[in-house]
Amino acid sequence: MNIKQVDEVKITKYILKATFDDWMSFSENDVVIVGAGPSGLAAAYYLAKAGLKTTVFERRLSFGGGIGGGAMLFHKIIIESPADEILKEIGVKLQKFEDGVFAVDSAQFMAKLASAAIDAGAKIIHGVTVDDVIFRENPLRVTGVAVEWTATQMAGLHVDPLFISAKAVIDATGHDAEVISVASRKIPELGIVIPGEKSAYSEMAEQLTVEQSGEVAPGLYAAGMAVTEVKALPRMGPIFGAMILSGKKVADDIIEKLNLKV
Ligand code: 48H
Ligand code: FE2
Repeated sequence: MNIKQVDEVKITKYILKATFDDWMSFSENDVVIVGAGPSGLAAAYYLAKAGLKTTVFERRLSFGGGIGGGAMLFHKIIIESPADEILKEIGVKLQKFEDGVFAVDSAQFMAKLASAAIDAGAKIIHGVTVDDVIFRENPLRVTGVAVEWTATQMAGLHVDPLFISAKAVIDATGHDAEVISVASRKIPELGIVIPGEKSAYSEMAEQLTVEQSGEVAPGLYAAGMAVTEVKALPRMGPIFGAMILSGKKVADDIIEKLNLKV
């Protein structure tokens, strides 16, 4: 077997060229999603499938967010209908317990969901933290995000970020609703108030979280647990149907809005 010989400097140059081709491209997007957890990945899947240029920035070097931890580190998560249809579509195996209630393996769930989003055309960039937004007045609107290396932040270095534009920004950062929080604090004109999530009430939480997913200020959307934080909804524990359906609902809202404007 003759293995193709590639010297070190070529490896460096090809990496830099391929990386910067991508960064030049996704400095401008239709949609930026912050967080590659279940709601962010589901939104990415549907947005990319609809042909929208979609980039996901994820703080960690992995995807799946809270999926990987399963339930108290047990490797199973509960899914209820109609989210089981989506999981079937992307190839996740479901163990049926009763009509409309299933258990799934956390590892397969996060791998298949990420793979579906990537195969549909979404870019997922790891190791990048979003710590601010861009906004414009007249009309008042969120128009993008500020990105910084997670490692730079962990090192406590004073480094200015880069800016990335998007016609829509989705906060899929989970319980802390980090992007909406910073927008609420730094752009009071947006009028965003964050009351915080309530204690567990699963049946109610699943339904309300999906219903109330969507735009929280012009150009800024909430998906997943960010919705419970912003809308004072109860938490639901390790049942993830609403996370997937929330990502889909936000994607559908954005597809409708952006298509109207094109
Ligand atoms: C870049 C960031 C930033 C940032 C965070 O927590 P997640 O899994 O979020 P959801 O909302 O899709 O899913 C929530 C679910 O996991 C959960 O916790 C449930 C259902 N809880 C119920 C209960 O009762 O507790 O994923 C968020 C992702 C993570 O991967 C973070 O690393 C990432 O976002 N992230 N990435 N910039 N500023 N903040
Ligand atoms: Fe949680």
